[in-house]
Amino acid sequence: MQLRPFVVRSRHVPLAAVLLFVLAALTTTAVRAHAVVKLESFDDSTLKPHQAASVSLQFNTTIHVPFSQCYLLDAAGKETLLATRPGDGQHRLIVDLPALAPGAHALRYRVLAADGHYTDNAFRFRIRAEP
Ligand SMILES: [Cu+2]
Repeated sequence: MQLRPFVVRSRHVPLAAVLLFVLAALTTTAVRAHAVVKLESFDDSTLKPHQAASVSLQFNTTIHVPFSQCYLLDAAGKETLLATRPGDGQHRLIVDLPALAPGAHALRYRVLAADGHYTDNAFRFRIRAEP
């Protein structure tokens, strides 16, 4: 069968085109990324037990603060909405933490980025007991 290899190859051309399109789309997304917290910007070592504090979350891109929320998560999965406000620059969100007991806690953020995507994510932090 002489035709068979030719037919198979011609089917591969549109597939390659689709793959190139997907790659191009992914590359564009990487340039105007959705918002992710730069974890190195969040320092929980300064948080004191049983003391309210404001913390600053630095994102990798411009965020729309009025359309963004931050929640405190407890180990039972209960969420408490926290007060937020813009920080310095358009990548920063200031979050008011209530007085917390020593131990592990988590923050969940739902943030609208400049590219129009919502990011819903969470990270853990720790309140150390006073020595
Ligand atoms: Cu995005």
